Amino acid sequence: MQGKNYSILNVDRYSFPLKFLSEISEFVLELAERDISDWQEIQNRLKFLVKEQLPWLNELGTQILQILEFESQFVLIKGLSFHLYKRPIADYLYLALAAHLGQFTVHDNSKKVIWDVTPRHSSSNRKLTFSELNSEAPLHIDSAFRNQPEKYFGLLAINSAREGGHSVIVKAKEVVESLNSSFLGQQCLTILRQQEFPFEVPPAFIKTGKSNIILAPILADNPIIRFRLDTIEAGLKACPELATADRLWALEYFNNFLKAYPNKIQFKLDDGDIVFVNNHQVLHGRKAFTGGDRLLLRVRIDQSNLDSSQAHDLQQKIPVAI
Ligand SMILES: O=C(O)CCC(=O)C(=O)O
Ligand SMILES: [Fe+2]
Repeated sequence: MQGKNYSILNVDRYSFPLKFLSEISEFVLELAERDISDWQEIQNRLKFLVKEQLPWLNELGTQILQILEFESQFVLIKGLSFHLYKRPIADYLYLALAAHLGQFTVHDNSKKVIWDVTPRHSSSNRKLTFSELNSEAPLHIDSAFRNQPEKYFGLLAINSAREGGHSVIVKAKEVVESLNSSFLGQQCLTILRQQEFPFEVPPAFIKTGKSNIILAPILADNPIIRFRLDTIEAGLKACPELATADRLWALEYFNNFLKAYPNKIQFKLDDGDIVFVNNHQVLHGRKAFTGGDRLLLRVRIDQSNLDSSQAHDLQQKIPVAI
C-alpha cells in the first residue's frame, strides 16, 4: 500500500498520573532488586500497567503500528514529556509505549534494550560507530549485518543537538522505482537483487565459531533495501574474491544515486520528540552536529509475534489525524 509521505502525531504535553508514575518507579526498583532481565516478562508487565491506567497510551501504540505498517512508514511524535523525567523513569515510560510495537532486541551481548546515541571518546582501539560520533551518518538501515534486521526502531530525543543533527529519511520503494526508470538504473537493480554482498558483523555481535561476514543481496523483500556502505566495504575487504567489477560498479552507482536522490525527507528532533521507523521500508541517516550533549535513546523492535489476525485488526483502526 502506498501511504502518506509524512505523519506527525501531536500529543498534548501530558503529565502522567501520580499513581502511574509511582507504579513505574516501584517496578524499576523491583527490576533492579530482583535482577530481572527477561524482557518478555518486563514488556508484559509494562503493557499491563498501561492497559489498566493509560488506555490512551495503548491506543497511541496501535496508531503508531498502523502508520509504520500501512501509511508513511515512519512517524514523528511530538508533545510527550518522557524526557522531563529522570532516568531510568524516562526510559521505562518510553519502553511502556514502544512495548506495543513488538519485541525489544537486546543490544549485542549486554542485557540492555536501550542504547544511548551520544558522542563518546574512543577508550580502546575499537572503531566508533554512527551512534557514538557527531559526524554525518550516511543513509543506511539498522542492523544491516543481522540475518534478520529488526523491523522497527525508535529514537527518543532527551537532548537535541544545538546545531545540525537533522534526521534524513528515504523510502526504499520510491528509490527502487526511481532507479527503475533508467537503463543503467535497471542494470544496477539487477545486480543488487541477484548478487550477494558481504556485510561485516561488528565484533560485539559475533557468536563463537561464527564467521564475521554475512552474505545477502542488497535488494530483497524484508528489508526492501539492506544497505550500510561501511559494513559492505569492510566485507569486501575481508572477501576480496567478491569485489567483482559488476558488484563494485553497482555499489558505486547506487551510492551516488542515493547521495543525489532528491526526495529526502528531513526534520530535526526537538527535546522530547520521538521517531519510530519501519527499518524494512526506509533508509535513514543523520546530519553532522555540534554540541556535546545530544542524547537520543534508541530501541530496536522485532515483530515476529504479530500474527496476521492482529495485522488485519490494525487495518480496521481509525485513520490518524495529522
Ligand atoms: O543519531 C541519529 O539521529 C541516528 C543514528 C543512527 O542512525 C544509528 O546510530 O544507527
Ligand atoms: Fe541508524
